[in-house]
Amino acid sequence: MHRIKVRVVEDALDANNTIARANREDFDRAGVTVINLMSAPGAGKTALLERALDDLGDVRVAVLEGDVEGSLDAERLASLHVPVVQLNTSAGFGGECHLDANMVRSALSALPLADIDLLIIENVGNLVCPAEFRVGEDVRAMVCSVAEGEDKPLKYPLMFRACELAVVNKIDLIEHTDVDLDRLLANLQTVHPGIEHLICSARTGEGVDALRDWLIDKVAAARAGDGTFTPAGSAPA
Ligand SMILES: Nc1nc2c(ncn2[C@@H]2O[C@H](COP(=O)(O)OP(=O)(O)O)[C@@H](O)[C@H]2O)c(=O)[nH]1
Ligand SMILES: [Mg+2]
Repeated sequence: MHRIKVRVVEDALDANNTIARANREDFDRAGVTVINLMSAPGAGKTALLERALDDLGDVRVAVLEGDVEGSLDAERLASLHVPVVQLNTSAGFGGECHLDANMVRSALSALPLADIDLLIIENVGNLVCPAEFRVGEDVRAMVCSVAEGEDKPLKYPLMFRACELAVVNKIDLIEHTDVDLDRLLANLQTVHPGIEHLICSARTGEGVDALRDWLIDKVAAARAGDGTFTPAGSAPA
């Protein structure tokens, strides 16, 4: 029984990876770099995007907003005058707690892929499931706010291992918490040695320039043929 269950999960992830590869091919054909941005609900993904996407130089960006319901985040980003497409998992996808490759594929025709260089996919807020599903992205990044506590990398290691970048957000609030930033960063390195991190505040703007530079660098690296997509499995090599 146990073996059958494992097999079903593997098959589901294989099917997802096949569609993720098809998405990847479409992104490659259009020359679009794709970032899968994940976090627990409320860590500050949208707030950071509101700050960081206002000036990406000559990088043309669009956002795919993943939410269970509603279009509140898409409405927040609309003032940036970048194309934003809302994808609700409650609309035909069973209200899933993550985006998968098939859901992203369903949104491709609504995205102006030919006219952009960078697509940011804001995943559904969840510190577990989104990390298990590749969607055809080049890079995965996550936001972890100091308000969540310093132990989260240890308790939800897959998410932290799956990402190339951890943005430690809400640094403006740290004095109101009992979080020790050094311990949080040490926990991050324990579960994912060598992971890059940025310290940010979407409230004050601290670290947002570095985040912007990171995004621009990823587009430059993809243009130079330095893609990092690994289609197999749920965690990077
Ligand atoms: N103090 C503070 N609040 C923040 C920061 N980033 C986001 N917030 C607030 O946290 C809440 C959730 O942010 P949001 O961007 O919607 O998180 P998301 O669910 O990850 O997209 C909102 O009320 C934001 O204004 C930050 O750096 N500092
Ligand atoms: Mg959001």
